Amino acid sequence: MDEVSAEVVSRRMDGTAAILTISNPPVNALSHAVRDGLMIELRDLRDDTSVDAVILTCAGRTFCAGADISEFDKPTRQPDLSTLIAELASFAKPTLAALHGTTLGGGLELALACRFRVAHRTTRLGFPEVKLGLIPGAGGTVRLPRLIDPGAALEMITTGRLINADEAEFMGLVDAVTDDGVVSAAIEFTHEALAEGKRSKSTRDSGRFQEAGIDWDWLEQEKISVQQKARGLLAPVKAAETLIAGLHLPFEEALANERSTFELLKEGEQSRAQRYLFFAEKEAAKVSTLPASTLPRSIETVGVIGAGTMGRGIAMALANGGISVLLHDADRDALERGLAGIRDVYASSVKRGSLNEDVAKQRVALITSSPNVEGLAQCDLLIEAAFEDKAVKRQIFETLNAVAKSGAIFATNTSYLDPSELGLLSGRPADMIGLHFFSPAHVMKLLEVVRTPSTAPDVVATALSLARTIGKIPVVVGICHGFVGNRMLAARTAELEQLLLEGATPQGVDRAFTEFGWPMGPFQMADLAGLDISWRNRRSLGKKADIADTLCERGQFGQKAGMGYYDYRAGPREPQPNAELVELTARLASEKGVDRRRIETQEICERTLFPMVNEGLRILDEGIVARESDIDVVWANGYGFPRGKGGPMFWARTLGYKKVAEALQEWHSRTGREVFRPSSALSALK
Ligand code: 3H9
Repeated sequence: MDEVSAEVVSRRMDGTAAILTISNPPVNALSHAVRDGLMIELRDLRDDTSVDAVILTCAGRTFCAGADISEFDKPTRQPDLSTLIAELASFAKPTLAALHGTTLGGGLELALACRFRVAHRTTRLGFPEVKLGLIPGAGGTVRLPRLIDPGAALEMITTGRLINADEAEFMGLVDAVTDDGVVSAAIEFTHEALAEGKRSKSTRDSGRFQEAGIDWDWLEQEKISVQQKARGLLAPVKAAETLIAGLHLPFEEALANERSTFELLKEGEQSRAQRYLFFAEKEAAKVSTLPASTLPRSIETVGVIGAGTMGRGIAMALANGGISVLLHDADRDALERGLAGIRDVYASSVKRGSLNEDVAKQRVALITSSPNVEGLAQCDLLIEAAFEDKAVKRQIFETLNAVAKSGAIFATNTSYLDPSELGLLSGRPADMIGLHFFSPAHVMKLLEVVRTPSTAPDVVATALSLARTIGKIPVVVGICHGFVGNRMLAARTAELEQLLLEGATPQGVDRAFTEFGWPMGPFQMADLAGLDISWRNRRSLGKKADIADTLCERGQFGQKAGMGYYDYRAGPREPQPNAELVELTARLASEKGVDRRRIETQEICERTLFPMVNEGLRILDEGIVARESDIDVVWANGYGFPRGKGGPMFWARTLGYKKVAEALQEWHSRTGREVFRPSSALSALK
């Protein structure tokens, strides 16, 4: 027997019911030791006539979080999960899973192999495999649609959405929900079942699975809709195909089909990239320079200064995490508009069905306003989200210094200014930190935590803990213009005007980006964000961009103005080419003597994405981030870099840094443009 297995799986008896407890902290992942330990116990219990029923439970904060993802890069050790599950599913005596915390992936597959499932009311269940570029590989796509409505199963498996215990009970996925101890409830349920001779069918033979009742056309339509939304990601599409195919196939063949698709995806580049990001996101939240004993400060009320787009988004992000917010704006009308805007966002979420009305009400109630700055005196954290202007921010921090309580943390949401300068202006440099949210702040997962040389360790620890509370992914960064994301974005943007001059069109460039897997291209993005913001930024830095500046001088600020790189006069969803832009780029090209030609997708990608990778390596070299993967976390969570490619640095590594360096060198020799000059860090990697 594997030595560890004795510790990770233990058995105790309650009457004639055997209770098997998995204990593999922190999330009871189904590692080899767990599978081995469970297999030994199950084989022992199968023929034990003194045992009438088996209850499966987990110690600690959660039931199983699924397979142990860290084992996926190694050869599978037996017993694999499918073998273990087949053993459990073939038990003649009643088996029951007692669920709490999160029951995910392989953990849910284990539960599905039992005859009964009892869950604590706070349990969340789901198949998040698609987020790792995978599909369930131990029966999930086969058993779930045989137990619950196949359409609901398809939705769960293709989106990775977690459901709560009540929803699971309603769907028929769990048999009972309890507010008390789940193991006691499971024991009671088992004894009742034994007394009443209650025998649930196995999920294999579940009564709900009746071929005649399946709306095959609807399932096929759903599959097409999944394909359309997948943006090049294979896993959701394969999940839909496998689930539907599995409903047509005999049970064992369906399992084998699922398993082989799982194995194919596991070996593929997309899943490798997505698994890498999973661990990179966990790593990013770890700061080795923080003493282990550092305790975060307590945050109960947060003041948000500025009720514009960012301030509103930040207020909602905080309220969504259960934190009380005092929204302040010196302009009372702006404050009223901000609060009304917040109410509108929550109301439309309720209308769309994405938010429960009571929850929306609770969140709205958490955001109150403070027209006077003195009202912010009670706040534990003050986040400035005002206009990007040093004089404006200076005044805000001077005022905050006068009113804020001692120990309050000062944060700025600046995208470009130096938080250490603002820290000095605030008079409390040790309490100062940058919290750079990304728009829309209540949606985007990324939080750049900008640490100044003076920021106190417990202020950094508080920012990390706050990020976790409000469901953000923090990346601690140092100070440079634009920090990590916007600095690399500038490198990506540098060639866009030149591409237009040389004959590319916004449509062509945007298509190259969406084919690469981005949710939208850079010109669509610029039109959505508004061209005036970067215009203002350029002017403050004395920089020029001939095409974008001319559009702005003509008032063509993007979607909100009806014109930008595209013409939106037929409606925001029907962008047409901007005829004036076509004329403008042709004229500028002729004035500058630029030859125009057809530009292929590969060239568009090389000239925009390789400079970004180059800049990323400079950022790493300068110590702005602790690790290369932090850069990927920033780009995957703040800028929509396709997760199936893992982030710019992972993608470049996969291509080979040598290839990137050679291409940049070639472009640099051809054009002399600085943006292509390979950094010393890149050259060193060759
Ligand atoms: C699967 O099941 C495939 C099967 O269908 C078929 C197989 C044949 N494995 O997130 P946290 C680590 S695929 C290994 O901070 P939380 C994590 O890295 C799997 N390690 O906690 C971290 O380590 P560290 C499908 C895992 O409370 C620590 O646990 N399942 C795994 O905020 C704590 O994690 C999933 O995709 C794992 N499965 O959230 C579930 N899970 O401390 C993925 C976590 O060293 N996991 N770790 O940084 C999650 O979604 C969250 O971790 C969970 C807990 C919600 C469970």
